[in-house]
Amino acid sequence: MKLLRSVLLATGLAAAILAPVAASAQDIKPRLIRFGYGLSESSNQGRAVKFFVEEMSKRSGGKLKVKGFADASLGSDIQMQNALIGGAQEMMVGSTATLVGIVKDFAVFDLPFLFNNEQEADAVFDGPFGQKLAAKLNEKGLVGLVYWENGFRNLTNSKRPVEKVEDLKGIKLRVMQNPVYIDMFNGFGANAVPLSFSELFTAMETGTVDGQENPVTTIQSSKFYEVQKYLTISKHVYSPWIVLASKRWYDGLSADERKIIAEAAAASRDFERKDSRDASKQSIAYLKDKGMQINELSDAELGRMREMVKPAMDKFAAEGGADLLNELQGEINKVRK
Ligand code: TF8
Repeated sequence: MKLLRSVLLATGLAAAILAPVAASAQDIKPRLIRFGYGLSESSNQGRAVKFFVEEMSKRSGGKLKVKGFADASLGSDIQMQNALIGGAQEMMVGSTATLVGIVKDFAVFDLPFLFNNEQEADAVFDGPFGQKLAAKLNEKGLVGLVYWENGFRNLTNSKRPVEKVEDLKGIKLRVMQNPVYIDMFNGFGANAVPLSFSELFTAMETGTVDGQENPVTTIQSSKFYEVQKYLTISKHVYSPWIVLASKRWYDGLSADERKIIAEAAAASRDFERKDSRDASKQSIAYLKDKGMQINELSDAELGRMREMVKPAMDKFAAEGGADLLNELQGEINKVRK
């Protein structure tokens, strides 16, 4: 008994002494890391930021303090990207679609109907193709750490149910600030209006735009059901988010600090994808309950949409994206087999 007690005491003590020693033997300085994002704290994005904050604290013995800034309070995606490049902000998560002004190649992920499911997307984003694109951010002053899931995008509007493409005619539809999205939705007959996400709710509320497109999780967490009556499940694009760090800031960190960030980011990716997928399963019922009228586009209609976006695809290829698109399709086919 006595022996058992002293063994327990000794192992307990050893653990208590070793834990802080392990953290302090590493080169970690106390730091405050500002992490900005566009959605609300209660969204899938917000929950994953909270997870990342906790992981960073745990892995650094409380030294790397991340503070999350929700609701674009540090700026829109594009403003935050620039703040990271300038070194005025340390980290963010946002859409890859708004990165095209910095690394044009990211536009390849905006092309419609590429991925059939989340598993194909995970393999491509975490594999060599996704990593190659992320690495291109380095020379632009950004570090691309991991991809999170935003999700398959669907249409909402306040005018009428969209059952066929023609129903989009004349609808003022907010899109992300990205040429592929503008071409795609103009091609479907809508009037595409590029706007930052942070301006979107008010734009719908005041009738500046009639509709928008985003994953169901976002339609729920941003309360779009308050200003949008019709939801059309179209899954026209699979949208990733990317967790970014300021390169100027990141280069000043120790190897130990960078390792902690990389590991916490990888853990946050796994958490976020599972959480988003679980949450999206509840969203349709939730949105119906909030009064949205929901329909799914038929396969025949989706087939017609694929035909209609061919000019946008061809334009992307003709403007220097052909090899990149082939490479991406090759990667997707590898997973499909
Ligand atoms: C969009 C995106 C948003 C992101 C987010 C604010 O529609 O889907 O999810 O930009 O980081 O803008």
